[in-house]
Amino acid sequence: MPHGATKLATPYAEDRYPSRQTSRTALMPRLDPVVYCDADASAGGPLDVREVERYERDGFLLVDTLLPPEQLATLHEEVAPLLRAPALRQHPACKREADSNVIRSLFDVTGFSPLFLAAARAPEIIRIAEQLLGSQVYLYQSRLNVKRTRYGGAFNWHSDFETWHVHDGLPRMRMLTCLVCLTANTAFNGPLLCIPGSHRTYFSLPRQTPEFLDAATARRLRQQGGVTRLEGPPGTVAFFDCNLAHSSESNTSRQDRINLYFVYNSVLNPPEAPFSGFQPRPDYHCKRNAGPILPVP
Ligand SMILES: O=C(O)CCC(=O)C(=O)O
Repeated sequence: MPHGATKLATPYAEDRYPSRQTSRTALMPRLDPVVYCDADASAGGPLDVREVERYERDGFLLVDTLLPPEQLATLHEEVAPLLRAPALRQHPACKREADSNVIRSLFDVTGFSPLFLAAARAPEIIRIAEQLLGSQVYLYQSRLNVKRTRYGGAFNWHSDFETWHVHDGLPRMRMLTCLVCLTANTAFNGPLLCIPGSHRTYFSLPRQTPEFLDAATARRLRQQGGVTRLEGPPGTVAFFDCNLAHSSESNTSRQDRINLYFVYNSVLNPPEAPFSGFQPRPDYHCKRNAGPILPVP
């Protein structure tokens, strides 16, 4: 969502990924690595060489369930009471469907519930994030996206990094998202769609932008890379690069679709002042002073 455009007094540091500065969308090559570990040795992490190579090539990787079924069930059961809590419903971290009060996203879900924080600290997840980013990581953002049966709306094509760069001052592409499906994600309930290989191009957006890719650019990218649906049973996990173009369609099925997103940033990539003169966003969008996240023992 567009955020307040108040100018900061401080000039911004070197901007490797300029955006919101002209009247047109421009495609530029990515200037940062995708994978920061030594791909040959996989740096001793949980992913093997082929998985690391696939992530580097496609910009995402589907992996088997990483959380035990009991933990997944507890997280799923926590969603409804959490979203009903009166204090939370008034909180600006809740985003609603375009035409109603129904909550579609809860940012900082790990701040509202210790159960979700424990999931974000699962060693099985953190070790993969650390392996791909080649350093300790911290939790930069978390969110819960709920698409109600026959109601939950679509998300347009976008790259998260562009938003995080201009609004939050994240200087380099050394971040990733871990998606944990709390319900099945099927062809009909609006699973995440992504364009393999799109993470290698930076999408510099026009000054006046709704923060997603225009239809012609999205079509061209789809023609080049095709579209992969991140489908799977409850517990399916995917890691995806911060600059991967992704979207999702509305939920036309009889099943809710509930997804968790944990965004990890390398501790070597701390946020600076936002890059296009925006005000820093609230803490529930971007943790600015977090230390390395420690796996639950
Ligand atoms: O949950 C979805 O369907 C889309 C998620 C997404 O792209 C986002 O939250 O930025």
